[in-house]
Amino acid sequence: MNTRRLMPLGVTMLLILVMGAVLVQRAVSGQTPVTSETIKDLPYTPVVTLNGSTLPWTMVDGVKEFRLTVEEISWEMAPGMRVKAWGYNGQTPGPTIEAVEGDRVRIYVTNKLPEPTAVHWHGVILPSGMDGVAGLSQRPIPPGDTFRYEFELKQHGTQMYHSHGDEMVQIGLGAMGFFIIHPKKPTHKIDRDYAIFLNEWFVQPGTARPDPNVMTDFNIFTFNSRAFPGTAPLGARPGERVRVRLGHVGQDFHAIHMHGHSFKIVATDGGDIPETAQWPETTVGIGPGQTRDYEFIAIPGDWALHCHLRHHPMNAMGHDIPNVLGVSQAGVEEKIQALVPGYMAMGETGMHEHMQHAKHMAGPPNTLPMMGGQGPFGPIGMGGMFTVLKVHEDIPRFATAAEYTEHVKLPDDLGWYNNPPGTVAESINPEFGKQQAAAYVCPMHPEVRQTQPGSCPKCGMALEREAAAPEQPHQ
Ligand SMILES: [Cu+2]
Repeated sequence: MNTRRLMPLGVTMLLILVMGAVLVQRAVSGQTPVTSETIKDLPYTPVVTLNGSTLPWTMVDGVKEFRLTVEEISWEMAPGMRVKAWGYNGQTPGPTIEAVEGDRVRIYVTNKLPEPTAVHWHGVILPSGMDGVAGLSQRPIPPGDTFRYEFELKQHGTQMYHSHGDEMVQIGLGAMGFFIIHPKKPTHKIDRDYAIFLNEWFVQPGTARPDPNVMTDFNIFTFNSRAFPGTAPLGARPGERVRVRLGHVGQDFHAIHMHGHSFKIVATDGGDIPETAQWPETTVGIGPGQTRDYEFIAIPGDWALHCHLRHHPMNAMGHDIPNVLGVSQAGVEEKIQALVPGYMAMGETGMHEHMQHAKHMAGPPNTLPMMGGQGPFGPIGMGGMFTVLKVHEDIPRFATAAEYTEHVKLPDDLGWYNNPPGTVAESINPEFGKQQAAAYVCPMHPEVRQTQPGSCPKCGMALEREAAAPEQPHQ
């Protein structure tokens, strides 16, 4: 009796199922393509490549497809300095490839360089013929051609990609990037995930073409091919778990030190380090061809993150500088100025004065001052491999890595830490700062000081009122 009434219902349900299946099929067959942009819920915390980007992908028949073009690019290392680099998709490091363990990936590489190339997937377990060593594992990619690489990701971890054809020139000019494979089954949640690629360059002051022939005497040291004060800060909120991934295919050793925290190195490019084998550190040593991942729980503050090799957080370092520390240069400067107008004797008491002159003593065009960057308490006096970890209560939670890099580009972004009362080191003599505040000094000759405005008897420059220590309410 109920059969007839049920029949139409069954037919309706069947129709709904069929229609649903058709819609799903349409979605799969490409009418609604699945891409990194259309996927709303990624099964991982996206990695932020500071001052960089993530490579978009498109799902084609169950394979994640990526496209890379290697070419000459104009790359800003910091405001005021651009170099002619060789990068991928307009960037050095190239955009970060992100995928998940178990994915099958297909990567099209187009060569727009004037010479052959190949791309090596550094640390990725794959068939020998996909390993990307020109001449050994494949034919080199000639200029103008596109090669296809395809393999299944059998592991997770921070891997890299880089040119493996004329490496000295191509990597030397920036042809490198991250290849990050997230675990299929994460063991714990990471709140913020940052990637920093290290590199060294030699750029003759006044030029824009990095010299790939230089073997050891580098003068620019970079995080994601940016030198401080051009490096984006890392943001986090107190208590968040932060992962920092370092990658390096350069020429030198680095010792990346982070202030204010004890962290654990949780993985290398060879895989995860078992928890029982991890030990606490404040500095991670990293050599060419290595990656290191470290994790920590964020502690409030503004914390320096830099290479601890002393010349690496500096810019435009020269190796021919005479050591004048402790040497009186009285009388020398005027004599040299007769031959070299504008010559400044410096370094007698250290390099702090040099840093204060950075603004009005510009070097050759397209050359960064050795040290720069303005902090909340004055000049920071660093360059190169230096950035800031900012752990503040109000650091925004960005929805995507692209949104982060769009809003956070330079050291000033995300603001400065609001120190609780009584937690900032300061002078024990409040009168000292006031005495100094009354002084007018020559920006070129710090020994010329007077209590009234005027001009310098040595160089004629207008004397500047010496910056007083910022007036802070007593706490
Ligand atoms: Cu270093």
